[in-house]
Amino acid sequence: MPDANTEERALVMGILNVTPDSFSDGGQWLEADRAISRGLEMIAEGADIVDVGGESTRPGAAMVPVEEELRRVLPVVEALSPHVRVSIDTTKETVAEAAAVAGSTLINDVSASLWPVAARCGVGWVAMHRSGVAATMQDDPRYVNVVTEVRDLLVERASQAAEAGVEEIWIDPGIGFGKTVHHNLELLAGLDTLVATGFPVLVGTSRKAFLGVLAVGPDGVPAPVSDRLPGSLATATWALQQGAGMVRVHDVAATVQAALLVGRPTGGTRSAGSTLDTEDGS
Ligand code: HH2
Repeated sequence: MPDANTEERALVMGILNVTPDSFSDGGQWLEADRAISRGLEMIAEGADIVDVGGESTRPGAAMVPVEEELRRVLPVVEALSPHVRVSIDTTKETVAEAAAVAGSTLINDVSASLWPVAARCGVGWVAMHRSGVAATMQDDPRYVNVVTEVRDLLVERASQAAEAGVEEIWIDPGIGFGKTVHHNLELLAGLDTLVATGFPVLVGTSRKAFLGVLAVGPDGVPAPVSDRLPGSLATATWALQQGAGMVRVHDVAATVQAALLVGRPTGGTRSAGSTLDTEDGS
């Protein structure tokens, strides 16, 4: 299991949606060539992992047949995996398994149910919390205590995965998956509760709708997807500060900078002559 605390900075997972309908980058990387170029660009920007997905998880998104999902993701996984660690964002066993054969070493599982596949393939596994199914999950989500309920479910699944022999297990609160704006904020405020479980924590807030609602303009209109970088960075920085080991983001270069700031040792521990000692006033 990777120990993010030994890194100079936490890990940054770049999002690569090979879909026509993802909420933020849908249609941008649908052709394999364009997706691969974007993946290589994210590597150059400092992505530690590229997360390839072939089916949108947004509320109301259309179900993608398994053959179509495989057609979208496999060429991209194959092309990128010699250059970077690749995770596969899927809820389908067949896709997770085929992606592992193609070179993916992490299953990013928003259904938190694919640990048997991870165990069988000898790859890592992300257990994300989702309340309900994609079509209806945002209708009327309710919790008595969202932080402890999310933690308890994730720890239960992660423990089952560990018993099954999965060696690398991440837990993720699933921001926006069956959660109101208030629930998302409570989960971010209570991240230390997830960190305290001892499982490394992944957080994905990038460009999500709640950031738009919180950044409502003077005209009362929520900030559109294209204006959510400030909120994405602020929440990623907060998550890393609270001890998250990885953030899942669209804007890799900017987030790597933020992660370096959070992860940089304080107290000027670097040797003389390092860039930390160079003050040019700019
Ligand atoms: N969020 C999305 C998809 N997969 N996986 C994890 N582990 N954590 C998340 O928060 C998460 C996720 C939704 O974002 P995106 O992939 O940009 O959109 P879409 O599902 O519409 O493709």
